[in-house]
Amino acid sequence: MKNLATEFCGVKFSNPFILPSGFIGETPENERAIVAGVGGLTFKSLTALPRQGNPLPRVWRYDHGFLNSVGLRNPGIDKGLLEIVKFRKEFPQPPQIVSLFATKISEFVELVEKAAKIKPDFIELNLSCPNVEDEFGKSLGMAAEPAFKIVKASKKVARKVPIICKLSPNVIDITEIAKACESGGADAISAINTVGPGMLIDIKKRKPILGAKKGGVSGPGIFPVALRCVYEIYETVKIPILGMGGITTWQDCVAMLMAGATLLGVGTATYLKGMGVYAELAQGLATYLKTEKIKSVSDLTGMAHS
Ligand code: RRO
Repeated sequence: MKNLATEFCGVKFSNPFILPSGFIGETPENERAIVAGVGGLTFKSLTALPRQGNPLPRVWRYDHGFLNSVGLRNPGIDKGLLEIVKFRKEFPQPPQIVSLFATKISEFVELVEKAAKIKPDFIELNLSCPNVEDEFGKSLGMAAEPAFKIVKASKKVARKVPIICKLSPNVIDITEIAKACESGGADAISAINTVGPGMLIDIKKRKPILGAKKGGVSGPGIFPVALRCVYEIYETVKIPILGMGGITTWQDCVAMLMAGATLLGVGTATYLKGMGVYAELAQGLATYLKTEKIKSVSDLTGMAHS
């Protein structure tokens, strides 16, 4: 499917589908995504120190998607990067994104410095985890000024590794944050992280279902929010967008590209439909391009803007 090949920040992808930094994100899942033909993948966000994550249950499926409060469960940057180096030796392709999360600007810089040394294809600054609060009660990158400072400082130590900023929809104006990231030197934006946080209550037990009570919402129900965010970001910045949030069908893919995305994050749909979803979406998208006589998937980017 030659018409699905694309480029993002100068890196070549055989198709636009990316496994986002998910709510499980363990190695077997990454391997299965590669075998299923994913175009690129993101490792689970790493923090300076290991984190056990939030109390169980951390993930809950409901009628319209999932609720998660994983709480950044990860082995910490040092062990995490060793695991990624090992993984990349076995699977040098497709392109891979190392995701990082911190609650202080100086900590972000330390993480980026370490991650850049292993030369991943991209570094993602997770400016938007809904399940870990900083001293102000929200993710550090959910305001324009700290987002600008994080990116500016990170770019100084990122060597040549392109920086992607992952944004939250749970802000008053996502374009302000996107603009701040671009001004700070970001190479790309990924949007959106999960919506909310939300809550579900077990009416028999008479208490919230998730161990942490609330968590980020993902899945088909958030797709219109993701589409609107990507549409607005595309009108605001010049850097490319990795669009995600509830993409489940090939029609969603076409719409997300038309809104302004160049790459497409598909995560929750792999839990709903299995890893075969990548082949299903690729087939649907390739057939659509052929039927519509559109040469390449990249020609769809931004088509919905007049
Ligand atoms: O680990 C999580 O709880 C988590 C993260 Br880091 C994130 O970025 N988004 C999300 O929904 N969950």
